[in-house]
Amino acid sequence: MKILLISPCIDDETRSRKSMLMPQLALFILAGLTPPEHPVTIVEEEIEPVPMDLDCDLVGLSCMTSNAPRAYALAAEFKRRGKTVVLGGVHPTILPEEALRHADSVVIGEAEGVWPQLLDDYEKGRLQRTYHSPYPPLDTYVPIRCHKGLKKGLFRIIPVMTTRGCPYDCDFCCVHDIYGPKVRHVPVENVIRYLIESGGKRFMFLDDNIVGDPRYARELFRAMKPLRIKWVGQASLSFARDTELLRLAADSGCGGLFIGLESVSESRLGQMRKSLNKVEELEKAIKALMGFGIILMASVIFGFDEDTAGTFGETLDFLNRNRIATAQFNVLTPYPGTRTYRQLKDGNRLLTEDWKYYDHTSVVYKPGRMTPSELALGRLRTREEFTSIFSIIKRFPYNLGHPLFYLALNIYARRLCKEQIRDYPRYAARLSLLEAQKPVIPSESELARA
Ligand code: B12
Ligand code: SF4
Repeated sequence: MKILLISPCIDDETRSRKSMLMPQLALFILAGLTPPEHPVTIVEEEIEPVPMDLDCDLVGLSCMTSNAPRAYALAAEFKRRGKTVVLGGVHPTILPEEALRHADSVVIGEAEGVWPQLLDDYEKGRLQRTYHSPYPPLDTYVPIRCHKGLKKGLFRIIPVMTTRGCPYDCDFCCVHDIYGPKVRHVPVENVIRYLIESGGKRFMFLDDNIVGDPRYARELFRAMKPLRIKWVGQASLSFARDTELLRLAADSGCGGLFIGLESVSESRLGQMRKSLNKVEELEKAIKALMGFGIILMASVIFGFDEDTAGTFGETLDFLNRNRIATAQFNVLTPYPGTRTYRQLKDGNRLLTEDWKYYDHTSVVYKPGRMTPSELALGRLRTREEFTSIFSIIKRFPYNLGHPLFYLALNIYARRLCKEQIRDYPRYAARLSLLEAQKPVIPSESELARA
């Protein structure tokens, strides 16, 4: 049986954005779980066209919400060509019924417990409509050979995942539902074996919180130290409270951390399920992390119901004051399956359910205290100011731990921002069309103002 595995892009017309700078781990895990007698071809549409006429029997498509429409379009094309199509990933896991309308079979959740079974069933002509093995153990070593694709990636980064699951349950996030509330681990010896076999020197840990289980993280960092690699990962700011763990992380090659700040407004922070929920606590933690020469890559979200036009300036001040190396400015996105989605849907506040626009950048709902255009423009202006040459130079002396990395990140962010500014008029026109089509119930504050 010949297998084709695809990671679709969001929009095949804007594929040139190349936002994906490392291989898509899920596809390589599937390849690693496939018995060796079945040849596997992997295609990442973000960087290469999909070979629609490839000689294959089974097509596996992996998608999150924003690229689900593209995955469905590809599925239809492949089915027309007589192929069997399987869908998997975040979006089919949350909305399996929807995915089933486009595929022969859907894998709900993780592939580890089910992929070999699915292939066996296919060969025996008894493919099931759905496969689901909730929260499988991650003890078995899966050979992942993604380094071949590295020549295409700008930063030549290899993805690693050591844990799945998250004990928190943030309103806007679906991770808790997909991977479960309990953190499961890949045994440290298997992580180390993978790091060595990959032959790489730069890695990105995809874990939602690399220090979610400090005992495991301690063991992992100690084992990584002799490898002399460089890595980046995601962590919660509470990491900063544990100086010993911080030192171990830095010694093991940690160059940068993605930190989900989400919001720096005092009123919003108080409502979030975060252990650090005061601005001064955040600032102290940031200082501690930067003290170890770690580059901080913050992620902020605009558009919570408490957010006003003043939130943009407040956030920019915070990021500049704390010399944050780089930041992602996201728009709150009501992903299906989350409480945020249910609240906005119930309040008749969704502007569109075309999943293509559920990408953290487009405004797809009516915010509480701003118009959708104010939110979109406020976000873009904040990003523009933060990626201005003046701002980049001003923050530079405080991020000298990894100067080239700092500059590469900021130049890349500046380029992406310029592209968004160039595309804004087209985007704004679509937004006002959506706003006009969907009259929305005014918020309490709007009523009060009126
Ligand atoms: C790394 C990552 C990225 C990287 C991806 C780079 C890369 N090349 O890998 C980057 C930074 C580019 C990225 C971008 C985005 N991301 Co992202 N990302 C992640 C992250 C942290 C890890 C994803 C991952 O690779 N996991 C490891 C793999 C092994 O897990 P997996 O994909 O779930 O795969 C398993 C199963 O789902 C299943 N499976 C998956 N595919 C398939 C296919 C088949 C056929 C089968 C059978 C099974 C199967 O088997 C796999 C093994 O068990 C997740 C958070 C998370 N915890 O998952 C967010 C996450 C997936 N991202 C998210 C979002 C929103 C985005 C963006 C839209 C945001 C943005 N504007 O930046 C963009 C969209 C980019 C795009 N082109 O579509 C959301 C998705 C929400 C949703 N409902 O869609 C998540 C869940 C984060 C969150 N907390 O909300 N992301
Ligand atoms: S946002 Fe982060 S902490 Fe919150 S549920 Fe998602 S993965 Fe967990």
